[in-house]
Amino acid sequence: MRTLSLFTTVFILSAAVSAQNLQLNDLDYFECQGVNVLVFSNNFNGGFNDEKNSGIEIIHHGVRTVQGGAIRLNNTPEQWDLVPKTTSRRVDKASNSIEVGLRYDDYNFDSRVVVTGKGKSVEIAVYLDQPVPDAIAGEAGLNIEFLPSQYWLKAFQMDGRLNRFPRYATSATITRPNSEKPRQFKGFKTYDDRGTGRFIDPQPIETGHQLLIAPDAPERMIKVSSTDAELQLYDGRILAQNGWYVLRSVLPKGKTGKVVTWTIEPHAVPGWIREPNIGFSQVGYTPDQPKVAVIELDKQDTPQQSASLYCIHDDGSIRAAYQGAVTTWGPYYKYNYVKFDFSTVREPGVYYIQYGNTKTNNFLIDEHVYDKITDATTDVWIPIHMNHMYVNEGYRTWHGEPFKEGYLQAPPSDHFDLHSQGQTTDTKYKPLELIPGLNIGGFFDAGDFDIETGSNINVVQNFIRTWEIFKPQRDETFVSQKQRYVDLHRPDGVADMLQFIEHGTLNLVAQAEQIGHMASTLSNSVLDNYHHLGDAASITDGLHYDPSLKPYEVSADGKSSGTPDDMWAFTTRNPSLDFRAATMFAAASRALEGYNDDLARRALTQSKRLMQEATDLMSQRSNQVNDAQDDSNWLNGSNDNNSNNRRQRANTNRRNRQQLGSMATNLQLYGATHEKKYLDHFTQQIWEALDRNVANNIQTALDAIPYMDEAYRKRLRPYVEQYEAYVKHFDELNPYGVPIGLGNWAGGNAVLNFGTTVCFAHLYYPDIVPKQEVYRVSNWLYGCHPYHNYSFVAAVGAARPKQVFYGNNRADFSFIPGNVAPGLLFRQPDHFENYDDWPFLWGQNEGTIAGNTQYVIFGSAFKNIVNNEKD
Ligand SMILES: [Ca+2]
Ligand SMILES: [Ca+2]
Ligand SMILES: [Ca+2]
Repeated sequence: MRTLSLFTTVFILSAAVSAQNLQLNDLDYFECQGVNVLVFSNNFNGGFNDEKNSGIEIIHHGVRTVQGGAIRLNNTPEQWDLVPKTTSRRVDKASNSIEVGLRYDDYNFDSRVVVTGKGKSVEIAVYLDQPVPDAIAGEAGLNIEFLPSQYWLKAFQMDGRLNRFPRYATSATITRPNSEKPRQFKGFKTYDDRGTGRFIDPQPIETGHQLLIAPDAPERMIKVSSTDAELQLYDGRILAQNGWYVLRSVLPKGKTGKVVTWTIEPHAVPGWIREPNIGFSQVGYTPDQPKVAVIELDKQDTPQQSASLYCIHDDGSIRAAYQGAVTTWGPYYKYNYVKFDFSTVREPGVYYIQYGNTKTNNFLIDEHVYDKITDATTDVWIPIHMNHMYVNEGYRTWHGEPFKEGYLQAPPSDHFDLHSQGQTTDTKYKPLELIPGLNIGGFFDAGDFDIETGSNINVVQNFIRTWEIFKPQRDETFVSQKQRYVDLHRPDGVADMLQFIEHGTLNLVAQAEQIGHMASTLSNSVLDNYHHLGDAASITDGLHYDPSLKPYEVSADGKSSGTPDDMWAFTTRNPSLDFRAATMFAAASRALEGYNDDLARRALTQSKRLMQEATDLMSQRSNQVNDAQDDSNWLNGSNDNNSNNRRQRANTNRRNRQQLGSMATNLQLYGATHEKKYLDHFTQQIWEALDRNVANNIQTALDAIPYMDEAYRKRLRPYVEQYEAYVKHFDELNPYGVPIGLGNWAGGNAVLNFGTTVCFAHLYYPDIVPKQEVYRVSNWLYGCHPYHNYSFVAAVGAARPKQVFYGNNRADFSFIPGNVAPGLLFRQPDHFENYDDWPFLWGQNEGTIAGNTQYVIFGSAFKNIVNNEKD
């Protein structure tokens, strides 16, 4: 016993010392209580270049306030400036250091960055084996970036000179010849130089050798010093509203070895313990539903034994309503989780939760709390995203009519938003020729303004599904296709959902008619208007592009200009996209019948034509692939009978699958046409699919129920039982009981899909999937989740919906009501994050048209269950 207690004492002592010093932990980052320093736990490898999520990062008292530590080629790097490739990463526990190799292929430039924990500081040192290449000498530097919203209005000192971080960027700039600017992503340019041939180069706010940041805010205070290099502090927001404050030292020319050394000391507040995050539904609770708060605790925190619910009475007085035990869930990534169940409180009223010294904002318990959860999305967010329309709300214009000049045929080209135009146009149009008739209908993709055809097909399908299942007659929006005018909150006698179906179909039918097949996307031709923030009608000049005019010159008749800003249609033919469109057109044609018969007829015509052509093309292409494979086998002299047999079997299976189409498509086709062959194809496929993976295929199986007999329902029962077990297993995986994504885009859509499926499983099999399961996703969306407890749905939620989103008004630190955030972005190795003071990380805060229309389905199904089934 004595030996053990001695051991314990020593252990505690060493823990106390290491709690103050930045020491590499088991997850390979530097840690002391209150401070985490990550060194390339997250690389610059996202789909969109610099996502402000990579390099050397500091999580300072729970908030990731510093990132982007790396060798960079600009004073204030933008999203599309080049980022380094990580060529190596070596963690050395013995020397308490991490070394990364960084490389710019474009300039054949390698460097090494070594970060070493030294007491309360880290040293960042840059080593070069070869001098900086001439082309970027004087441009390459060691950079690190500070989150503006956490530092603005706070004080700083450079070499003792007092200053304050600016709330808005107003620091000095110069311009330099474009030839001096390091190449940007794929050679695109983020800026329109207005014919000057010069780019803007921000000048430093301050320079020196000793920087003290935020002495007035201990949780944010950081010291940075360098004896061998000049520190330069910049405001990255000069060039781009999503820029950060940048600290930088230019690498010296012609030198090798250790060329720059910084010492960074993030202040650790002694004994700091993160405030508990009490997750609960900000929208509130119905009296009979389960009510469980999930409380996220610092791992150093000691859980309370109990928590309380207080009721705010009609006279303003506050009384304890309930006290209950706090139960342990356990650790999940970096925090510890406990739960507080107050389901027994059923009395309608205004309540708040008190846990230790932490008090939540108030919320309602009432029969009607969920009644309005989809209204902001359908009345505001969706109509604002109607393209090719003027959208008005009261005194405010959201945007004028965009893209009046229409869309040009994209020439063979690469692009910046994850798509491209192939070697040929696959159309009758010449590159840069106007394709008539495309500037009608359709919905903006997300925080950007392109029409992603695949998404828009999903969107129309989501609207049709909502329309056919829930029959919403809600009419709050005036839509005039003739005037190209939308007025919010002005009923016009037509159900809005029908008008949304019409609006989506108008663009997609125009694509099929004008192009002959579906475009992959209608998008920006130049990067400098892709990142547009402001009125969508001002993205282009509304005048046809005429290359015979000089840039910025307008023709005498005022109808064309020499500015190459027109949008492009990317038209590489994709038969499976055509097939999806054909399926959707069939359904749209039925939904629109009796409302817009002409459009219904056009949609049906295109459905039949595209269906036939896509089927032919797919089988042609599959035969070509098979023939090519056979040829290559022959050329390789392959005579392996087994592998040939296997290949033949696989080819036959593939042909069969293509003839049948996908299961979901067959079901949609049956729904749209009521032709029995599609239902037969569906039933041939569904059981094997369910045997393969219940969770992925149960939604499609449930969607078929309205068309099927009792035997089908019965045969499906054991799969629904399996699905219920799958739903429950999330209670073991994480404290919130929903699927939590760990990708580079937070998992909001997966959560919505999960929630929708649970709702439908409950609707058809209430004895297997009980009503209480449907609250898993509503709880998560409306505030019961990690990091903070704000509702992820803009403007929906009692006292505290999220305040900023990555909408097209993000530069105003605002939101578009009804938007659904992707939610909790996971940063390796153990950090979940959703900024609510910085909208610019799309992976956490951008709502998409497909995701938000999926929310309408979830919300409608959920409301129906809550309101129609009384316990
Ligand atoms: Ca887009
Ligand atoms: Ca209407
Ligand atoms: Ca134009």
